[in-house]
Amino acid sequence: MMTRLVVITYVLLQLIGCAVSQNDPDGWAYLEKYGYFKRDDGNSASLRSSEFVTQAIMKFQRMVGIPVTGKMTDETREWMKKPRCGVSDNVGNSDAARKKRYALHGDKWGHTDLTYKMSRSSSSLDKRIVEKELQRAFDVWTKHTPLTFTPSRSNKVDIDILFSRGNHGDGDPFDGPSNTLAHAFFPSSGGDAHFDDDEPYTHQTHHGVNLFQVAAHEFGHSLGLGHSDVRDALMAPIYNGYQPSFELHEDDIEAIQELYGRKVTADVATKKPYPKPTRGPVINIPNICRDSAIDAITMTEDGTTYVFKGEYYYRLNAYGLDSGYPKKISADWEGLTGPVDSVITWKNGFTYIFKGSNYWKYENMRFVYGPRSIGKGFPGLPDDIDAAFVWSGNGKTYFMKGTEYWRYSGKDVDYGYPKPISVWKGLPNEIHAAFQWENGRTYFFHKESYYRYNDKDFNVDSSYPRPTGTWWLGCPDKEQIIQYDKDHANGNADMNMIPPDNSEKDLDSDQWVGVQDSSSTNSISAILVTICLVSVRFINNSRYS
Ligand SMILES: [Ca+2]
Ligand SMILES: [Ca+2]
Ligand SMILES: [Zn+2]
Ligand SMILES: [Zn+2]
Repeated sequence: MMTRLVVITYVLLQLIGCAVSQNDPDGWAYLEKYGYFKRDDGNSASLRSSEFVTQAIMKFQRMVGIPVTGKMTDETREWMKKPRCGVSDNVGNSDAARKKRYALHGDKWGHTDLTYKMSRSSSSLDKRIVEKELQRAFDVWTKHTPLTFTPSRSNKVDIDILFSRGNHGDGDPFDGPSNTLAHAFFPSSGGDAHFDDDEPYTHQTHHGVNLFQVAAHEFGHSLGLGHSDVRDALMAPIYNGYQPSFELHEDDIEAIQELYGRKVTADVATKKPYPKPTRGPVINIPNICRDSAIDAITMTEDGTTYVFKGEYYYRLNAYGLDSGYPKKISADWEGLTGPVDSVITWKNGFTYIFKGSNYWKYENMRFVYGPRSIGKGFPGLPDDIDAAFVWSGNGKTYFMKGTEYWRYSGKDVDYGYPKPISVWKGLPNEIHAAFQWENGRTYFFHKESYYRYNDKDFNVDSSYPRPTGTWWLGCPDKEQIIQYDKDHANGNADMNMIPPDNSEKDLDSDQWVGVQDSSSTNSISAILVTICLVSVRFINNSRYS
């Protein structure tokens, strides 16, 4: 009888998934703490709806490289118990579509001769050993970049390092032995690195936690790197255990060189001097971040999301804009020049681009035909369509223009259309772009904002509209941009941008605009990079919440 009861209890516990830990039975606190979802979005019941939780678990499984089941498997629980970095994993939703697996935070230092100091040392290791291990950790990055790190006693250093327990004044308390080992701030937030002094930091042994490796990882954040989903990369979020002959992974090298370029050898340096370095982090702000109203957006059949604006198009990844963009529409979409009016991708795999009174047909980016007349191919539709989308609510096709919308099925406009856009509760008139994303939700874009539609309530989800720039394009917040403009308009005369060494990446150097001259400080636009080819990805923004 007793045995049976135990078995039943065990089965019940398994069924309701109570096995991770007493405090966090389903891993929700873990998933929330490390950026897999946010509590403030919607009510907690819907937040924990099965789809939402499944997605979060899948993202975690993908990040740590275990089978992606969407279920709280034993393996998943085991991985959640492993010691790790306290910085959020900032996972988007389309890792499969990401070309690069590492993530950049989106900002970097504007100078390469960085300074650091240790404000408070470890209580488990001799201070001299700590100092040596920290310098070794910096050397990991020095080896592959032009960066140098010099210890300093000055109060003003770039990277301040401290060992501390529990609450230590930055709103992100440490959690005692194990779990979070350390955390660090990105350059725009100061670049400091904090280590949990409750951890048994060691050196040159398999016991305890290897300080050198954890420090090298945290300094990666201090330099602007996010977490990587390559399990063996240094920037993977989970602590990998002591590696006696540590080498930086190719993934980490690629990531850091995207920000700072390769190590400048004496030979190269004489040929190609860098502009005078500056103090403070440099945020590269692409033009689209300053005006994030878009013309059109679509996700093609292969799962890639494209944004169209003016003569250019952008490819998006889980964090924002892909590097190497924008590109000219006319260069890659055969037969077409921007700007376009609207784009739609149908379940049959074809993408239709509308412009004026014509449309073009593509399969992913492969040209099929065009231009053809909207009047002939889509009888009943007007020219100059604002937005076109397949609504997730019923799978039907809709077109919007001005204050009206059309429903389209088969080969004609449905009876009774157009109707006023006011039928769509919560949406403004003049929807500039719309599409159904890979999570099955429909998004509407108006000016610089976007709305996520709740197909069940037939209304816009609460907490929308949101800024398109921050959530889709990976731009800094508007306030950050304004602050940045202020900081750099006021007497920061010799601010020069240092382009990363992209010589092998086929980039035009004249697409970088630095400040030439302090007299032009009135013109903010003169100070800023016109077109930025390094994607800006901000770790705190996940459009998937
Ligand atoms: Ca800890
Ligand atoms: Ca449009
Ligand atoms: Zn980390
Ligand atoms: Zn801290």
